[in-house]
Amino acid sequence: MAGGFLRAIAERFRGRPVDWDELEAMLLQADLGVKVTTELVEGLRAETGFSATAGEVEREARKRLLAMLPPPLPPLLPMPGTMRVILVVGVNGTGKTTSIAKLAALLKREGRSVMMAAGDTFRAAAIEQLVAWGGRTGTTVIRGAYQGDPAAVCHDALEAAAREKTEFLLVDTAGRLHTKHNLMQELAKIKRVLGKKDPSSPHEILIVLDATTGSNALEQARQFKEACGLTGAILTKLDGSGRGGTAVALQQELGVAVRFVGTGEKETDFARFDPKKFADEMF
Ligand SMILES: Nc1nc2c(ncn2[C@@H]2O[C@H](COP(=O)(O)OP(=O)(O)O)[C@@H](O)[C@H]2O)c(=O)[nH]1
Ligand SMILES: [Mg+2]
Repeated sequence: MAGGFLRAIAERFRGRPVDWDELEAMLLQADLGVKVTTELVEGLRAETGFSATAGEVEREARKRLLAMLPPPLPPLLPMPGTMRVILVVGVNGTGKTTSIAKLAALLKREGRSVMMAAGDTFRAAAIEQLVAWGGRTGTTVIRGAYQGDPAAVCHDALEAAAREKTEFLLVDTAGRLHTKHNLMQELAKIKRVLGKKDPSSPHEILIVLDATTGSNALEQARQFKEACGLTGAILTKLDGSGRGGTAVALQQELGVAVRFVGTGEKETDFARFDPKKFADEMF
């Protein structure tokens, strides 16, 4: 991971007093969002005084940002007597299908049984993509017809997972329908179907966000949270971008915790969110 915007900030102010307006602009640039940036700058000013040195500001900001990140994710355990259903949502191209496949692989490495449902029937390629990942990771994929009803795919997947006593069912969804209203209606229907037998299902609704899109990612999370509720986020494309500020903004502005991170296109470029490691690498 590239990262290190705090280091870049410290570098910028080395040998001269910290310019607070300039600092504020740089923090916004790092995708921390207005709320976090304002809080942070005010806190730093109060803590380090007006003649703060670059090093002091970096140290103090690092400490404060770490405290603003979500806590680490407790392991997702199988649920006795039923499967744990994880619904994955988000706009097109953020990395939903890839992340589902990576999550399936991670759970399988931990000895869990997993099935995936190809709920993005909007694009033929999306179904093929999930089936291909299923082949590579040895995971059963339940699929329907291209342009078919994703809720029907979810219904079939629930039945199949129940029959096989699968511990986890991961549900892919479309990121774009003709209108936002259509997309949200479709997600509502998928949720209804998933909750028919077990009202607590889906047990997780994770939004996939592309870390390189900054304030757009925050806005997407806001809209999906309003429309279908969220239990967490998967932050992708942290490789190359080094832009992890979104994780802080998500937690502080929306109360949405990052649960997993994607750091590349390979199956293993995926991990549970670890705040300490994240702060070390990104800030
Ligand atoms: N560099 C990088 N690319 C990723 C990551 N996650 C997904 N991608 C790529 O982003 C593109 C879109 O991913 P896809 O899973 O199809 O997105 P979806 O439309 O949300 O399902 C693909 O080319 C993926 O390989 C990541 O963490 N890092
Ligand atoms: Mg997809």
